[in-house]
Parts: sequence; C-alpha cells; structure tokens
Amino acid sequence: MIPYAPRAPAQLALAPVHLGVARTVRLTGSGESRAARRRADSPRETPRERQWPRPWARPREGGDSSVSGFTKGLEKVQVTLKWDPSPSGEPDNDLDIVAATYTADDPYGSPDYLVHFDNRAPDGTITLDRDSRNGQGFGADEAMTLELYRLADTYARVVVGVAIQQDEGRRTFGQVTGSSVKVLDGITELAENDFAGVGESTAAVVAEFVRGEGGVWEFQPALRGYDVAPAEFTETMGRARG
Ligand SMILES: [Ca+2]
Repeated sequence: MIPYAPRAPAQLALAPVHLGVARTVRLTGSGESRAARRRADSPRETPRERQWPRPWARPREGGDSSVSGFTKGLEKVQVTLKWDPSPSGEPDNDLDIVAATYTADDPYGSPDYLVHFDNRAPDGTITLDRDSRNGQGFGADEAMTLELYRLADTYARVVVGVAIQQDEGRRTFGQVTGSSVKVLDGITELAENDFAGVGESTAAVVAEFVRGEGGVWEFQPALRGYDVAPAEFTETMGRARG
C-alpha cells in the first residue's frame, strides 16, 4: 500500500496558482458507473479513499475564473472528461470529476455535499455516470450529469472540478497527456478546455452553475488551478468568486 503523503502548508503557500483560458478539444461518449466495482477492487483502494474526506490542511484559493458569458435557464447538463492512458510501465493517471453544492446561506463557504466516485448526491440530482482510474477506453473516461432543475431551492451554486489523484506521487495536468473536459447542455457545447492553462496544477475548477434572477440556473465558465491534494481541493474549490 502506498500511503498518501500530503505536503506541508508552507510549501503549499509558495506554490503558484495558474489561470487558463478554455480551449477546444473534441470528445464524445458517456457510460455506466463503476462505483460499485471500485469498492470491490484491489487493496490499492485503501489509501485513495482516504483522500476525499480528510480536510487536513488550510485551503489555498485559486484566482479569478475566465468568465466569457452566461447561458440562462439550464435544466440538465453533463460534464465529460477524458485523458490518455499512461505509457506502458508508468503508473496510471487517475483524474476525477467532483461536484460541490453550496446553499444560498453560504454560497462561497464549505460545500453542503460532494459528488464524486465514492459519494453520491443525497437527492440523486447529480450523478457520476462513468468513472475511470486510468483513462483507458474510447470516448469520455468520466461523465457526470447534473439535473439542476431538480435541486432544492436551498441550493444556490454548484461548482464542478477535476482533481488528479496523488497517491502515486504528485501529478499535474501538464504530466497527463490528452486531458480535456467538456460541459454540455444536451447537444449544445457550453465550454471545453484541455487544461493547458493549468499545467502546473493538480486540480482545477472547470465550471460553475449559479441561480440567477427568477431562480433559473446559469452557467459560468471557469478554469482555476489549485496545487493541493484532492481532499483539500474539495474544501476550497468553491471559495473563489468568479
Ligand atoms: Ca477517476
């Protein structure tokens, strides 16, 4: 078992924040959840599962998002992610889509709940449809559906990010080839990027959904890089104001 080794807060404070601009990469597909199979998987699960719920270090927030516009009245959206498998003989790269929900009382504070490979939405409104640990296969390696119209009125904001698991050592987007994320409203592409602007980061916020006037959901493009472990990322990913 390879233990997870968080870096000291002092090192985190010195690490740069990388901002980026969305870029275009084509990708397609969706699939079924592997969450159940994952829990029954190898002993390698053990250190990895500990990374999400453990807020062991002080957060370091990212910078401003690259806002380019709004789309109003969203009902159901999908976030897809893909990346290339590691070359033969090298450790797998495991990227994860994670969503964090925020209430109207604390829209930039701590998330009310998280959705990722090991945690489901309590009301079933946000679902990880496909999960990958190595980027192998065709089309999207991970996919998440967000049924925004079903979220309770108490929720005012949903932030979606991508984190790279660090249990094989520090891994950044720049070390993962072929990575790209896309936000879709049906067949309409709301945003896409290839993480080129956050190459030195280990996690990034890639999209925000906020309630606008009249309670409708709006999309806010974002690409904010973080140099933190996954668990810390989930605690801090919603604190920056786009
Ligand atoms: Ca994954």
